[in-house]
Amino acid sequence: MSENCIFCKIVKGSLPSTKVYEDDEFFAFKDINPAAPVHILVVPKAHVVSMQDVQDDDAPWLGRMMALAPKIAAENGCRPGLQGGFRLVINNGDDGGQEVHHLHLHILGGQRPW
Ligand code: DGP
Repeated sequence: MSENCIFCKIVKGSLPSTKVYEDDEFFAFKDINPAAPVHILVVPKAHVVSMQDVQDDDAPWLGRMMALAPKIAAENGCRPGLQGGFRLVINNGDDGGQEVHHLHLHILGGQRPW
């Protein structure tokens, strides 16, 4: 946990969010400023700043986070099959457009146009 991190506060429950999923490792909630009809953020509960901090031994939990994404997408209204789908985005650092410095996976979906 990092004292001043808003996503750590959301994970802890000291800042409100619309939770859609939680397990021992991950917490997922609706983006406050949705860019698509479905816009969910998945965060590791551990405070990791960005993919810039990731090492080889982070591969297992990163893999689990990626494997979780299609389940969360389907449970939250992303349509199945080739005509459905979703976009996965991780912004990293200022040049990557990251505003909140706690690694998070955006799941964006829903019928277009957005
Ligand atoms: P990024 O630019 O990748 O760091 O995206 C940060 C996202 O986090 C952005 O889409 C808005 C969202 N966000 C920021 N603050 C809050 C908050 O307090 N609650 C929720 N639910 N989402 C937030």
